[in-house]
Amino acid sequence: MSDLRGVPEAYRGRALPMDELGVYRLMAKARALEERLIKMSKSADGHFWIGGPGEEAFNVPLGLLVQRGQGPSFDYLHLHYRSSAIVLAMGAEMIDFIRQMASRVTDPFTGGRNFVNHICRREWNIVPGTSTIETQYAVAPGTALAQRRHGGQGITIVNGGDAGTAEGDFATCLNWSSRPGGELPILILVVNNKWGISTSYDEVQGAEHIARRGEPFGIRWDVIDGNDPRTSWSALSDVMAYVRTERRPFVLEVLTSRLHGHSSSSGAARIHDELDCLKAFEDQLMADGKLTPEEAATTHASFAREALDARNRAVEEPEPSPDSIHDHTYA
Ligand SMILES: Cc1ncc(C[n+]2csc(CCOP(=O)(O)OP(=O)(O)O)c2C)c(N)n1
Repeated sequence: MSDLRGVPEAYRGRALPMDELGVYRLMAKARALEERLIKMSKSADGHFWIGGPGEEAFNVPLGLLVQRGQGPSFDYLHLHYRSSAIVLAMGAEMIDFIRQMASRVTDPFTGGRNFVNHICRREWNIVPGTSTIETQYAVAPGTALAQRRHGGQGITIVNGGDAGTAEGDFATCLNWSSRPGGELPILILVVNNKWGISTSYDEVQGAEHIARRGEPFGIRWDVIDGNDPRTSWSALSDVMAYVRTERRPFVLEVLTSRLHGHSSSSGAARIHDELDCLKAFEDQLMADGKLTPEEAATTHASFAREALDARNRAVEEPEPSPDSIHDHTYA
């Protein structure tokens, strides 16, 4: 294909060894969390669910590779609503998400005032997520511009879905990230699960690869199998080394499954004819002799228990008081 596809040779093979069992456990933890959140949305425990089952094999490696901290020396994240595994891998607790699901004042992201998986954490540079899709692509160049001026190794990471790239914000991102002489240290991620609520990718996008839209802007790009954590780890290691060092943008399209219906509004039913990245990785680890069926069963049971315990604790906590409704609305 084009000579802009992939990172330059000098940045290939940068990956440190991946802690495979550590990644597996975080994937299983993220899945158990999302399954509990879905249950909560179907009971009186919560009002609405949207989340990330099916994206764990990419999101866990990403969260582990983020340089976490506050301010422009560290990475900024502009996330969408399927990012729980990224933030769990960065060190969040299950109960953080469960408190938001239950609209409790103890929700560390929004004090019980926003939908589940609308993540925000100032001390980790996680910029508030919105329900309007793709607006994060127009906002993200702002932190990348601050990082360009500041210098150092910090980069901006923005993610979103395939359908949303049909909106103008994605083009705004490509344009601002690549102005000649003003290139930005930004990793532009598109998680392509082939669906936008109920419209399939093939019905609404003529481009074979969304990431190739970086090419006319002179932006390097690639497409990877995001259902494989080993591929995700090595690709991200190379791409992040490139963006950190060269202070230039990169568009990475990540092919994943969507393992439940879009959100609780469409029922969130489990979809069985798409590849399950957790099950596939588990099978590989067992075939490699690194995991036994008993260890896998214990892992699933202990995370399911942790999620249930967190739910039982969160629902006993207070909701936000009505007089706090306008807090943090205006700065
Ligand atoms: C600006 C805007 N338009 C429409 C919607 C309604 N909406 C919510 S999610 C969604 C589909 C998003 O699909 P995609 O970008 O592929 O992400 P996915 O949910 O598949 O991860 C739409 C159209 C919205 N939230 N915001």
